[in-house]
Amino acid sequence: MKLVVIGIGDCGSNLAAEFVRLNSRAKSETGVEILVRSYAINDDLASLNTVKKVGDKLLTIQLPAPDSSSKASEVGADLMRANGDRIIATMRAGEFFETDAFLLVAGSAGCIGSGGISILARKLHDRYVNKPVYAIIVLPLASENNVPMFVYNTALCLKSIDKTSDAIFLFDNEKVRSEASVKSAAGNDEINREMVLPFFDLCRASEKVDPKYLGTSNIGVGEIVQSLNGWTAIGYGSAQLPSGGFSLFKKTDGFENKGEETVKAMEAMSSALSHFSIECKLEDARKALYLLCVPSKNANIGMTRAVGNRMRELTNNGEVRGGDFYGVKDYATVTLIASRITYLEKIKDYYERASSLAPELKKNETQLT
Ligand SMILES: Nc1nc2c(ncn2[C@@H]2O[C@H](COP(=O)(O)OP(=O)(O)OP(=O)(O)O)[C@@H](O)[C@H]2O)c(=O)[nH]1
Ligand SMILES: [Mg+2]
Repeated sequence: MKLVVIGIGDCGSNLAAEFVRLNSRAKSETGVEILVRSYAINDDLASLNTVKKVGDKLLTIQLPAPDSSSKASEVGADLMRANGDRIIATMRAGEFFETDAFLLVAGSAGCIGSGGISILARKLHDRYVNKPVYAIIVLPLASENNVPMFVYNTALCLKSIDKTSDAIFLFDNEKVRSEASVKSAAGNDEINREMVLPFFDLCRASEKVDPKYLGTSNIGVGEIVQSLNGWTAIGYGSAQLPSGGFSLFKKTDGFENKGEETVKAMEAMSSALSHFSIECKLEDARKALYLLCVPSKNANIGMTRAVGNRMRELTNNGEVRGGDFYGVKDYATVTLIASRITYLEKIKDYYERASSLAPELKKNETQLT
């Protein structure tokens, strides 16, 4: 799957740069590109100059300073309303024919990204009717959750993006940070690396890879698109496979090894389940996708089947798609997507807290679309 990633504001721009690094990795490890182009849009020139260093695959677009000093997301929305058409005109539309989807990225708590993302999503949707428009929304850290403006911006951003994009990947900054910081306090760079990683196997496995990497059931772009709708969580996990060193006493391809490898696939799946980008219950997901990656020498049909069966159980027989891919070494990795999630505690909590903070939220929400 080839993406055009558009990051808005600081958080969005940093993640847009991280997707460029992910693309370089896909290119060097698998010989495919997963990115058509990354754009970073921001009013902050210093921040744009920093992300620019990632290379030519990222283009920067500077916004003028907002009219108001308020940090409410309405200000970011106004700025995008005034500049959105110019921004789209600046983009290299000629490249969009090979684009499978737009992926817009922003932090929900700030002003520029939080307010601008829904406006730009709507504009892209109207202009490119056949291309899905997806969003990544990064929710605030726990320490930011008692700042009224951040809560208000988050609720407004969520209400608006829900109406203007096809699917929204939610990332709980706090959850990802605590998982990234098992050893030491994780900064934004580590968190951002964790956040883009789940897209790695998914995007390259659905590209035109060398046939040696193809598994028994491949997932294509169409299957990914069909699996994505509304509130979405994504998770990624891995487990090291037993080393296949030569031993006189070791069976190399007997049933015992196959059993052991399936156990490793399930271990990678458990890790993916515990690393979902936001706390959710799989039984609340109407759609789901799984992708198992293993080296071809370790592959067996039972592994993929076991992951798929477990996914169907957990989603209570939701609409599950999946497949496998042989583009890894030494590891089993599992990517999971839970989509069309009907209930998320975090979202309910932001809506409730914001409406007690600002009774006019309901009135304002239509303005950001
Ligand atoms: N994961 C991650 N979160 C970030 C990053 N930068 C900022 N954030 C989070 O994003 C939110 C703030 O959004 P920003 O992107 O800084 O705001 P903005 O869109 O630039 O708008 P302004 O408020 O005008 O600066 C907070 O919740 C931060 O914790 C980043 O690089 N990675
Ligand atoms: Mg900023």
